[in-house]
Amino acid sequence: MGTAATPGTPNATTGPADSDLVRAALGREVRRTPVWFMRQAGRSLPEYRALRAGTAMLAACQDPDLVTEITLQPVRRHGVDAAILFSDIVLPLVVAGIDIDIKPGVGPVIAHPVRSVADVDALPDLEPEALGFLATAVSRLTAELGDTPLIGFAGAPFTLATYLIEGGPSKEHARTKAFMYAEPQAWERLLAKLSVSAAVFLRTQVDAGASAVQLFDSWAGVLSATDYATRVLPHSRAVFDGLGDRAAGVRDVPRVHFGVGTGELLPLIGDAGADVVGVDWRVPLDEAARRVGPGYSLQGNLDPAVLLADRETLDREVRRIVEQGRAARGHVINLGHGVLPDTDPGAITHVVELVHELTAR
Ligand code: 1CP
Repeated sequence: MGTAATPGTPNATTGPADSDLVRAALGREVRRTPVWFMRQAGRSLPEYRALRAGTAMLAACQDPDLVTEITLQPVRRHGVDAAILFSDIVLPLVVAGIDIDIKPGVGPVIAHPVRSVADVDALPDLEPEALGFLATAVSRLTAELGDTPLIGFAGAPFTLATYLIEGGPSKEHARTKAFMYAEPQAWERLLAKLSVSAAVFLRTQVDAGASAVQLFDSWAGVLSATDYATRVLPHSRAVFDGLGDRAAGVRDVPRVHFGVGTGELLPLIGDAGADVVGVDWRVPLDEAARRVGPGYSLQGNLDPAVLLADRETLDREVRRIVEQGRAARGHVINLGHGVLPDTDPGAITHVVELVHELTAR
């Protein structure tokens, strides 16, 4: 049997599972290097601000109509190679019944931070039945997106623990680390609990049709490699393991594992069960490929600030990243962290066009 494309569909893929994003994630040959942007939904888009007007962030995340439309906006505008679900890493906690608000200009704020062993044990579990809105949004989205893959996501146990313990955004995460050292058993129970809810949240998205998942351990870079390996990594591995046994035939999708400032952790991060390791701008991709070792694709690593620079700088940086990314078995172009709020959306569209032009096979 030949593998000729179906007549009338010259660039035929066989759906999102054959997309360049999935192919690059698994280290397969691609038609063009895929590109998408963390925080592409929301933030810099005027059509997002218009749609969100009058609706609180966490309410928007639980409204399937809004989630679908906001997720599609950057795909339509920029022609990116993947959609990322519009949601937030704290949503599984909110749905479980924890009192959290996302304050504009601040981020997630927790009414009763976790400060004691009793607080850990009192945390409610996430019931999968409460995620009907999520399954609805994901299945609508996958129907609308056609061959474009939808990336589902969850916050990793450590990063969620920083919000629960600090009570909101923080820089040093000192209370979190102090709790980790002072209450090692409660820490284990807390992260185990968070790994179960992250796995439930991801599984719902995969079952409803997501084509890839990303685990955001945004703040893991504040840890030493030893603390990360012994007190955090096993719980991130539990999230990916909780997605089901690949060998047992559960519906499976590529797994991206991302953190900021993780240069020293790169040799460990893939170990959680990732296919793709996210890299920020601090480590060049050829060096990152060496640190993660064979068997992983890379995602990244344009500095989001470069989107605010002149076009000459932007083009030079994109070309450098395309070249350095060739050192990995597969490369998904992205930022090293999320789109900054005052980014000109035109710069994002320009990067998509340039990447496609530079990498067309
Ligand atoms: O009212 C608003 O518009 C609030 C701004 C906002 C938005 C648009 C927040 C609050 N979250 C989101 C959406 C969001 N959050 C997405 C959407 C999909 C996309 O386009 O990428 C995603 C993937 C997230 C994930 C998220 N939330 C992370 C991990 C990614 C990262 O940036 O590291 C983190 C750390 C959060 C917490 C959070 N939620 C919101 C803010 C402002 C923050 C960060 C606060 C802090 O600095 O600690």
